[in-house]
Amino acid sequence: MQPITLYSHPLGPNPWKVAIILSSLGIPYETVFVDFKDVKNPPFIDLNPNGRLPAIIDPNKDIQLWESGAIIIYLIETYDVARDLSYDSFPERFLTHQWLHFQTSGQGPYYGQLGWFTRQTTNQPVAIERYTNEVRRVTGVLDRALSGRQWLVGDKCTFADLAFVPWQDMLCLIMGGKHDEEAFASEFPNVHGWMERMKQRPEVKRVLQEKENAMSMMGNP
Ligand SMILES: N[C@@H](CCC(=O)N[C@@H](CS)C(=O)NCC(=O)O)C(=O)O
Repeated sequence: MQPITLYSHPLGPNPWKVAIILSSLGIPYETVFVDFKDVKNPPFIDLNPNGRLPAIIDPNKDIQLWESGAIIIYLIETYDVARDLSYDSFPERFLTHQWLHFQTSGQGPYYGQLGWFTRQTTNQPVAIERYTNEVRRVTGVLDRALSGRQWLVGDKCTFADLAFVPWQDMLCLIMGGKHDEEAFASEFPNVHGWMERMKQRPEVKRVLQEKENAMSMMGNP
């Protein structure tokens, strides 16, 4: 199999969701980092007209794709033939899709907005308050869903669980160092335990370490 090319950025969590899925499925891939200043211009917009990361090129199937959720579904449907990270059964198959949609529409954009407003040099208290509340609300939704269970769907870790890792793991940075990890862990113990379980998976560990390394090569965000 030829390696898939993953267009990524050291800081942006969305491409790292795809890296975790690629890595967890044992799919060979190579990463190309694209500077944020180049994503809205050719040649990158010829690959992703929306000018955002991630995007992939899979030479094995002659396809290029963008939008992390669509890429994850493509990888799962094409390469998870053993159903290691997914289900064929009803209703589990649809429930994993439900959680992935919630991740891409409910977690990513809100956490991303909080990160963006936190990094602004002019103080934006209304925006910071709104998105901080959303981060807590989304984490609360996950915490309730995980009550009495290990994984979001069924009895195994799926792509739906793994897709939440990079954004949830970046809360310290997103909140500009104001994130109290211990208080958050005791307020949302189910999410804390779930994140720890996922971060112990060797592939997740390896990808998060790769991200850490790429971020330190890039310097402080
Ligand atoms: N809905 C998109 C969001 C992608 C996205 O916002 N990517 C960020 C990095 S995590 C990005 O490319 N930001 C650069 C920019 O918007 O200029 C997806 O899930 O793929």
